[in-house]
This record gives sequence, C-alpha cells and structure tokens, in this order.
Amino acid sequence: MLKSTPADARAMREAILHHLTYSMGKDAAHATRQDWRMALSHAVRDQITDRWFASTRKSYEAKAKRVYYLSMEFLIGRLLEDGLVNLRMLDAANEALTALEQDPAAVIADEPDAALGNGGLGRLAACFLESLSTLGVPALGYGIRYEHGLFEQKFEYGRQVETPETWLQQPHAWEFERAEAKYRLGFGGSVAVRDGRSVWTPDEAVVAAAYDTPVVGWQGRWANTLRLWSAKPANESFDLDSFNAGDYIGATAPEAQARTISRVLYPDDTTEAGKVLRLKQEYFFTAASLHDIMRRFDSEHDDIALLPKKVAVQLNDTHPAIAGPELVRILHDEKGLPFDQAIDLARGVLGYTNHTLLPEALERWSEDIFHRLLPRHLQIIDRIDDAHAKAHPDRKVTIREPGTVKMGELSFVMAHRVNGVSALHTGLMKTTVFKELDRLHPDRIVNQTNGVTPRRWMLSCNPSLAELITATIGDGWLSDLERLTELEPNISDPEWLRSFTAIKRANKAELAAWMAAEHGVQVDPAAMFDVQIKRLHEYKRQHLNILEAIALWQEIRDNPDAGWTPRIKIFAGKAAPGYFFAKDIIRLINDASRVINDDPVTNKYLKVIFLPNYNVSLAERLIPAADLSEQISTAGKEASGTGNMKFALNGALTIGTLDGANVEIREHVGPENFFLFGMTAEEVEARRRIDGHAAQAIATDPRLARAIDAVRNGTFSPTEPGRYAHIANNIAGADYFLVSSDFTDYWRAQRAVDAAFRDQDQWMRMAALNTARSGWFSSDRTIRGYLRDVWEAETLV
Ligand code: B1N
Repeated sequence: MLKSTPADARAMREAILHHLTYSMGKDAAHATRQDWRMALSHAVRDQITDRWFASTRKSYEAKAKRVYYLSMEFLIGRLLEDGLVNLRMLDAANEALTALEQDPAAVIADEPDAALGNGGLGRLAACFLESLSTLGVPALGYGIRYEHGLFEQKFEYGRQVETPETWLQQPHAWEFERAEAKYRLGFGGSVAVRDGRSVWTPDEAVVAAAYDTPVVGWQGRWANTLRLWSAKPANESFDLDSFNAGDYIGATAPEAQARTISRVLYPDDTTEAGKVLRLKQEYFFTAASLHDIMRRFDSEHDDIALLPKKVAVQLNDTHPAIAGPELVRILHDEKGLPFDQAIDLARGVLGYTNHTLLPEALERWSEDIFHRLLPRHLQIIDRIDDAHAKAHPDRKVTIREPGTVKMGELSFVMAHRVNGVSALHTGLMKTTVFKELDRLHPDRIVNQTNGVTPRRWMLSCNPSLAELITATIGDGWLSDLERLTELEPNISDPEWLRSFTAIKRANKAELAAWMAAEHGVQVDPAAMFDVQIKRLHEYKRQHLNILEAIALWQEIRDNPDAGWTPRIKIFAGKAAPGYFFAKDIIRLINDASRVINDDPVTNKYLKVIFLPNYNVSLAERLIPAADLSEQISTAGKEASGTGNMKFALNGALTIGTLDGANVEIREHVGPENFFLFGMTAEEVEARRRIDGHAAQAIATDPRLARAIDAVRNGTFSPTEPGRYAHIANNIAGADYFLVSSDFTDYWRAQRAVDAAFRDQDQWMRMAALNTARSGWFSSDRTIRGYLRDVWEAETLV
C-alpha cells in the first residue's frame, strides 16, 4: 500500500496511477472516466482509512462514550469531493488529474449521488455525521443500505415520471463489507413463558450484514463510521429441490424475499406509509444496530449499569422508535434484568428527535400488523404503558389505543430527552402534540435548532466565496463558523463588496451556462435568480409561488414598460409518487413555464424553470447562484428547514414566513435583511376557523382572482382546459394551507424584493450581511448542543 501523503500533486498522481493499475486493473491508455474516478477515490480512501483506524483505536483506548445516530435516511450525496475537501487535497487532485489529461470536474461529477434519503431529515443526518467527525466525537451512524435510493425524476410533457435509482449498479469505492458483523433477526412467531421468562420464537428470519463507510471530518483529524445494514437470507436459501425440479425462479424466491427488506427507500417525505414492509425495515435496522451496540458495550464493560454512561442512542424521528421496546427486551428477556430497571436503563440511553407535527407524518401502527410481526414487542409496549400509567396516575395520554400503537408517544416515554429542531417547532411541540406528556415530564423537551455543515455547503460548493472569506479573515471560520461576523467591517469597503458581488455574478453565470447546455434554457445572469428547491408539498406552497408568477406575468403583459425587475424563477423538487396533488403542481409549473417563457412581451422580465431530478448535487450547484431564497411554508408547518440556512450562508436573501428556523435566521441576519410576509402560526390557526377565508381573500385582491382564473380556465393547458380546475378550486375553496389568505402580503413582499434588487449595491450589502451573520447555523453548533443537553458525551480531539 502507498504510504505517502498525497498532499502534493506529484504524490497524488502516483497514488492515482497505482490504483488505476492495481485496483482497477487498467493502464492509462485504456482507462475510462469511471476508472479514473475509482482510482482517485481509492487514493483518497487510503488517506481516510489511516485516520479512521486511528480514531477507532482512540475510542477503544479511552473506553469513551459512543454516540449512535439511528436514521432510516442518510442523504449523503457524493463522497469523493467531500473527502478531498476535508483532507484539503482538492488542489492536488485537480493538478494531478490535469497532468494525467483528465478533466477533474468531470471525474468528480462521474460519481452518482448516494441518495439514501428523501429530503431535510436525511440530509440533516449526513451533516450531523460530518460534524460529529469534525468535532472528534466517537460516533456511528446506523441505517439501511438501500439497493435503490430515492427515485430519479424526469418530466414527460411536464409530468413527473419516476425511474428507479441504481447507485449500487456501478462500482462503489467507499464501503467495506464486514463479514464478521452479521446478525440474525426474527419476525412473527409466538411468545411462550418458560421459567417465568418470556421467550419469543420468531417464525421468519433474515440476516443483517454490515457495510461500513468512513466519514472524515474537517482536516482529517477524526473519522467515524456510517454502518449500513443489508438484508440477506438467513438460511442457505437456494432451494435445490425446486431447482432440480425445474422451478428455477421458485428456487431463488426465499432469497429474494429476504433481500426485499433493504431493496428500496420509501419515497415519502413527511408522510407515513403504514406498510408491513416499512415496519420490517424499521425493526430490521434498529434491532441490528442495537445488537451491534450491545456487543461493543459488552466487549468493553462488564457492568450493565454503566450503559447510559457509555452509550447514547439518538432516534432520528420515530422511524427507529422500536429501539425502546427492543432494548428492554434485550435487557429484560435476554439479560434477565428486572423490567423496571430495563426501562430506566433504556431511557437513560435513548434520545428522540421530532421532525414534524404534521398529523399525517406521526407514525401509528395497527395493532394487527404489529402483533403479526413483533408479538413480544407489543407485550413490552403494553407493560411500558402500564408502568407509565402507574407512575402518573392522572395521565391523560397513552401509548396504546384500541387497535393502534402510537410511535411518537412511545418514543417520548422511552427517551430521557426529546427535542425539536427549531425554537418555534419546539414551542409548538409543547403546546400541541406533546402537551400532556410535557406536563408530566416538564424537563424532557429541549430545543436543538438544526444546522448545516459549512464544509460541504460553503467550502466545497462555493469555493470562490470561501476563498474570499479566507483571504479576509483567515480560515478559522471553517471550524468556528460564527467567526464569519468578522467579515462585517469589510462590507462597507467598496472594493471588498465588489469582490463579493463578482463571485455571486460568476456563480450565476456558471449556472446559466449549465442550464443552457443541459436544459436548453437561456437566462440572463444579470436577472434575479429566485429559487425554491425542496420536496413538493402543499404546506411548502410551491403553488403560492407559481400563482404569484402567474399574477406577475399578467401584470407585466398589461403594462410592459413599467420598469420591471428581471427575474428567473427556478424550481426543483420531487413529489412522492402517490401524492397526486403535488404531482399536478409540478405539471402546472411546467405548463405555466412554457406559456410564460414563450411570451415575447414578458420574457425579458420573467422566466420560470423547473429543473428535473433535484438532489444534493443539484442543490450544490443552485445555492451559490441564488439571489432570493423562497421559504414560504404555511406558518407552523415547516419544523425547521435547512435549505433556508444554506441559502443565507451563501449570500441569498430570504423571502419567508415566520416558520421553522426562518424565525431564527431573521433574528440573526437582521429583519432589515429578510423579506417577511404572511400570517404567524397563531394567526394561521385563527384564520382557518373563519368560514370562507379563501373567498374573502380573493374578493379583496383582483390580482389573486385573475391568477386563479387563469389556472382554472386552461390558460396553461389549452388542449385540456379543465386540467388544473381542481387546483384552482382547492386554492379558492377549503385552502387548508392558506395560499389565498397569504397571497396579498406575498405579492407585496415580492414587489419590495424587486425594488431592493434594483439597488444592486444595497442588495449585495444585504446579501453579504446574510453570509456574515449565518455562522450560528453550523451543524457543529447543533452537535455541541446535543452533546451538552442530550448525549453528555465528549470530544476526543
Ligand atoms: O426534517 C428536517 C426539517 O428541517 C424539515 O422542516 C422537516 O420537514 C423534515 C417521514 C420525514 N420532518 N419529517 C420528515 C421524512 C421522511 C419520512 O418518512 C417524515 N422530514 C422532516 C430536518 O429536521
């Protein structure tokens, strides 16, 4: 193995050629782009691996407390550039590849995104892993090694079409299969009592096999493990009898059955699937992780009472909520501890993060499914509920209800800390869904406002801005993001502001060139780039955004010479395959964009573009080029948001509601540098109680009425005029998400944005202030908060 540190280009070139020859079995003359990418990845992986071993060794030597982050989703994106950036080897790699006559950007972009998540919840898990490594916390992430990540999105005549994602169908450089880390897990069967002890005998088994990916922190001082479980058949499941009888397909059925568990990511964001396979996935990865965790604990300690001192398990939403009963089962049924002690120990270990208050996302399982799959766990849950009732005789809340198991309540009762992900969201947890449990356990709920890693979301995606910042204040900001405030005095220096402005402009030009090359759309980089990128959901209100665009288009047509501020409205995002209303919003935006972009009267001032297949890599391309960040959810619905933080950090101004972390972003960047509109969460609740709130709003705003009419009458779907009538009727009717009621104020705020953008100097000063004052939104700060308030664990670097 190569031992040199390829910090310089020559060593890097040798390492690449070494791996091209000995890992890929190719010579330079015949190597494909993928071969070069794999060779470079192996060269980088060697560097990470040494640091990874050193970190693991230190954790064992210190018998340190470990933090385990259990998540159904890890939305990692590409790993090669991340590794290069954190090891500060990107320049060396660029030089080496160039010397080898390869295009570095193309080699890096050859890597498929690891898309093992839907949206914010999965991306947060990925940012947390990176921060845990940057801070030197002994930690592991545990999840599922989905064969197919989030579907790929294409448009056919404006409609979303989903195709399977196949990241594992090409060689994958980053993982190590762990033949020794395999656990047999059961489902179904029955429970018997033997010698006073409950014994669960499952009637179905699968094996969870571990695949490890190292996650390296900033400057390579520490690396942790992301351990993903793959489902394999438990028995030698190739059925030779069937095969010999000529049933070739039937012979492989047991194997296919077992593998189904880790086959595909559920493509639902903030909605609950309620399917047997989903519960199987949840138990599969949670139980495998807990067995692994207990094995590690038992190898280091012989006093079970130490468990909460040495192990912290964080539940990323309720998806791993079965960890509570499973840990009790291990401690009580398998290790023989008294039931109450088992509960106390488990609670000392567990923390639970809630990510949404949307009723359709709060997991509830039917007793029937639960009983069929996890009969012993159902009994344990009933005992947990009974113990809780005994401790709190006046309680008005239960985990079990006739016919259902409520995973939010279960998680709350089994965790010593429960946290929300923004100040507003945490406050709402206490007054709404967890009101009664908060009364019983007043110290349990804490807030940990989300954050994002500045290494990926600035240094890697916006290298020019990162360079300007480092040239101005040194590079300490990369591990202490609040030092960005040191930029503030420079903002009044016209030369500095010119540099800042030139970088934004260059980022926009680069995006414009890419959109022209890849999507055939021409945009002027001088126009305002107005961006809404996130999952499609009614509460996120992409339909409010397109409705405003339609109204604007109509107004420009009426009065083309009124000095309009040129704007490019950019959308991207996927809709859950079964969420038909959201898919229709995509189609409406695509249809409207065709009409608007083709209008010669208005298209100097307004264009609408919906980019397909939003993923982490596309976000990395769009965010540094944005002027305006659309964060327009119905107040009270977006638990936090994290895209909002990435935009502000990269010098975009926000137009937004007082929702989720928007509230805190506005406080940090200053209300004068944020375009606020819309009702507050409280006003939303009151407004909903008004009969005919939408009709009222429409009656007082002719612009809104006309825009809705255009949607209803087929202006954007002339071959099928009724195509969007249901959307118009929804907005003008029940309008649960209050699109109509917030429209007028949104329009007002958008015109304030137009006016502000016309004063480019002032706009860029506001943009720079957003960058300078966003340092608090680093995921390093968030992780320090969890270490202090939830995990009580330490850092080892
Ligand atoms: O979690 C993010 C927040 O920033 C977002 O505001 C929030 O919407 C998001 C079920 C979810 N909440 N709930 C989910 C995802 C998948 C699933 O199957 C629920 N995602 C969020 C990070 O805190």
